[in-house]
Amino acid sequence: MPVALLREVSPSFADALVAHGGRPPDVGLAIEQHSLYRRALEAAGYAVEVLAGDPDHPDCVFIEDTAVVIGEMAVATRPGAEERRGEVGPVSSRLAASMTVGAIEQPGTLDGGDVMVIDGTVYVGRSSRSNDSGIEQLAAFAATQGMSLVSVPVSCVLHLKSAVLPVDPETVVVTPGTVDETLLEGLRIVHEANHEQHRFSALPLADGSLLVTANSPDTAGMLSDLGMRPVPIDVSEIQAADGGLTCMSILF
Ligand code: CIR
Repeated sequence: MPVALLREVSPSFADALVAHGGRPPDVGLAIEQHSLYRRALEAAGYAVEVLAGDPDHPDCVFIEDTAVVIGEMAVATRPGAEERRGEVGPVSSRLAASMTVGAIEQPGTLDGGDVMVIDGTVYVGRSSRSNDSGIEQLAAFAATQGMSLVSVPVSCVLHLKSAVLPVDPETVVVTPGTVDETLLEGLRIVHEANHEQHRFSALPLADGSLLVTANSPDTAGMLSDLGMRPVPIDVSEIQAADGGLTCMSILF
């Protein structure tokens, strides 16, 4: 049975990092939205495990940023935002019970939101959070798993997966103007609908369904037209803190 590792919304979530001076998220509503997300994963066949939230780490619900699973191993990250580095320990300990866990070391920085694994290739966003040393260290771990790595400079958004979302084993939805699309050669690219830019997020699930953000129906419609099964979910408060659908879980 596939496992989905989640982390509770911190009681201090209203203090989460917000890049563009947006509104703080509503904590009560975020907790409700998080439990709907959890139920969607359970309905898709995942054994969901939820680590306790940490009052000292407002962003801990964004568990994706703390570790990435590549092949048979995990890599504990060193988040680019210094105040988030204390989130890594409990996640790394839990993953170590199931697999080998490597770690990104100083001076490397890496956020899991910058890492996208498709068909044996690891794409990594070179962003304000993930630097060259972190990417080189991840490339060395990927090589031990027989996987190659493509570094993708990212502009205008927080992470690679703020702008490039895998929706099936060969297709990504891209926000125009954020990455050099020639670096995604071989993948089918769908562009996010114009008026929905910076809203769309998606998470492909093991049962073949696809969770999508409820506030991007036109982009979801394009995916339905391609034969996919998008299931909308409202995560407005997660989006208020610059998150999306991939960021709240580690799937293995
Ligand atoms: C941050 O700035 O780090 C958080 N407020 C948002 C992180 C979102 N992470 C993700 O999408 N992987």
